[in-house]
Amino acid sequence: MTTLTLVQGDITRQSADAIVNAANSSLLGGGGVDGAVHRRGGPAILAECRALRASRYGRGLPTGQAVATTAGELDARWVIHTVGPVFSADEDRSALLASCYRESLRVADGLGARTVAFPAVSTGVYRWPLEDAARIAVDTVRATETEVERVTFVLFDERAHAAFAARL
Ligand code: AR6
Repeated sequence: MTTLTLVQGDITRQSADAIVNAANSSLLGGGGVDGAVHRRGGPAILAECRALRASRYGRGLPTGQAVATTAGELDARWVIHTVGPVFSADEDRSALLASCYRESLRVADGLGARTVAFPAVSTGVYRWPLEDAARIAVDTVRATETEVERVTFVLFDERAHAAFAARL
């Protein structure tokens, strides 16, 4: 049984076994959550991301998939990087967004993580509408069989928090 909780704040200030990063395929950093994770987590995370690019993901981490690295100086054991889809009004990419949550939990299970913090994947630079993203995030985590005991959604601002609260 997984407990779902909500927090408003900065995900890089959370304490959890694993913190999920809203990354991009390059795994080499960016803005938003990704920028904050690498800034606060320090260079060890990027070093592992580069190694993953060189070994397993020469073409980048595909959208909807997830992979773990050290959490560097963050208050966590691992960062799980997942690549959300860019929102499209013409094409339904919901399955890919759901996959981010499912695959991140699968990776968390492989690591033995019991507490996982998620940001609202794809709702920033990738422009996914908040209410719809909240529905996909909450419903997917609820429907996923996992050993993770607590999932915390960490929402940066009041609007995102309200959208997730409404869905929960
Ligand atoms: N803690 C929690 N939530 C945050 C934080 C934070 N420190 N910073 C932003 N948010 P985004 P995406 C919220 O853009 O849409 C990057 O450049 C933000 O308000 O981080 O999946 C990557 O490298 C929004 O609600 O991720 C990719 O290129 C949510 O987190 C691209 O952005 C996600 O916003 C990924 O875009």
